[in-house]
Formats: sequence, C-alpha cells, structure tokens
Amino acid sequence: MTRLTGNDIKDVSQDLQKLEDELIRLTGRKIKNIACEAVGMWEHAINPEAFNVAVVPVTSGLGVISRFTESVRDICNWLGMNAHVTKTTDVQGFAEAITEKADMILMADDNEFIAYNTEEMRYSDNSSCTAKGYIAALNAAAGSILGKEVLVVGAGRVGTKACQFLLAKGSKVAVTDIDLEKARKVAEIHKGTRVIEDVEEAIRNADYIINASPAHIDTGNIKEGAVISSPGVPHTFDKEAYNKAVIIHDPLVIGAATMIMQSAYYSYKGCRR
Ligand code: PYL
Repeated sequence: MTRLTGNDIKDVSQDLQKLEDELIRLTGRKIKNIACEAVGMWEHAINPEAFNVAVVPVTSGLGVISRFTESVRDICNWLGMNAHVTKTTDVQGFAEAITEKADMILMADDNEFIAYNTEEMRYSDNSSCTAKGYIAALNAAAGSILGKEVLVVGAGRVGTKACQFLLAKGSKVAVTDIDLEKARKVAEIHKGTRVIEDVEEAIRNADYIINASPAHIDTGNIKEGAVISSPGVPHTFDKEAYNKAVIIHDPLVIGAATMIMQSAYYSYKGCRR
C-alpha cells in the first residue's frame, strides 16, 4: 500500500463537500451511502451521533503524516459522529481514548490503519474497506457490475481484496500487475480470477476498472466510456482521461468512511426486542 504524503491529503477536510457533490454526480450516492452499501448495511441501522470517536496519532516508523488524524477526525464527523484527535500519541493516546470511554478508536502505523470498536472488541481494516468502498462506487457508477468483467489493476493488498470481494458479489474478475507473479498468486488464491499478462492490453479492453496501483495509466490506453474506480495513490489521470472515462478517486475518504461504518456496524444488534 502506498504511503500517503501530507501533500496528498492537505485538502481532504476542506474538500469533503466537493467530493460528496462529485460522488452524487457520478454515482447518485453520498459518501455515507457508498460506505453503507459497501458494508451491506442499512444507513439507519446505527445512530452515528451515539459514537464518540478517538483518533490517535501514531509516531512509529516514518512518523505522523501532516493532517492525517485531523482528516480522519473530519471524515468521522462528516458521517455524523463525534470525533476528536487525542492529546497524546501512540500507546499513551490509546490509553487516553480508553480512559475517556471512546466507542471507537482509529489509528494507523505504516502497515495498518484500523477502526477499533471498543464495545464489540472488533476492528475493521483500511485495505479491505478501501476495496469494498471502491467496488460499491464502481457498482453505483456503472449501474451494476453483476455478471460483468471488472479489471483489477494492481495485485497488492487492496487489489487482492478487490478480486475476492468482486468474485463474491458475482462479477467476473481479471487481474493484472507489472509483477506477473503477484497477479498469478491472486488467481491461485481466488479461483475464477483471470490473469492478463499485458497490463496495457488489459486496460485497453476494460469497461470497468478498479485501479489499485500507484503506476500511471496512459490516457491513450483508456477505453472510451470506461468506468474507473481508483483508490490508487499517486493519482495521475489527466483532464483528457476524465473526458474519456468516469473516474472516481479520493486519497483517503471512501476507504476511511467505509472502515468507520464497518466498525460502527459491529454494534448493530438487529431489531431491538
Ligand atoms: C491509510 C493510508 C491509505 C493509503 N496508504 C495508507 C497510509 O499512508 N498509511 C500510513 C499512515 C500513517 C499515519 C501516521 C499518523 O499520522 O498517525 N502514523
């Protein structure tokens, strides 16, 4: 998974309304609708206002990313929750969150980004939820991808999860990666996945794409009218690409919103007796 930079996310908080408007234009859904469809929950199954959320800065590895925890806090609040960034970091920050009885604790090091539901003692992870969120966005933008072939570009953690979830949802799946071994490994694990060895050829023929790769996609290879749901960072599609295809992207929001709703959904106890 590519590590975000402060520059990637510097405008996330202020651009939430802009992203929401773009999602409504392309998919007919708000951020929260995409997240709920991604986790398979009815939007009103949980009351977001009931969630006090703590976001803990983590200084391990390459350290904190400028505005990362503030952006995650603002995404939680956009979903209707009551989120704040803890005063302290790391284990001390986790202890602070527990002491103040947070219902959900979010934190990320260089390898994992999780949303821990303290009541249910279960967590959701960002890689799985980014895959689910971008599949939900693709499905909404395309009308439906049931029975249709979706090309997954990039056989990393998000791309691998995307293959798994797409097959489970009844789409046909093709996967491609500049590292052929990674693509073949996904096809071994997730039976039914088709490996396409030539990445550019794969893209030229694809109507529906989950782009989970940091690599640049040449606009010339994009099929007219393609729908590209693209969590990949860095995001290098140019204006012409946006004229040729429907492209859905943001550096953090769809994945984090899906992870937050997934974690909150663990508290859903069915219709209360
Ligand atoms: C969660 C993002 C999505 C893509 N790559 C993932 C990433 O950049 N992970 C690193 C996050 C580090 C956060 C830092 C902080 O500010 O607390 N430890």
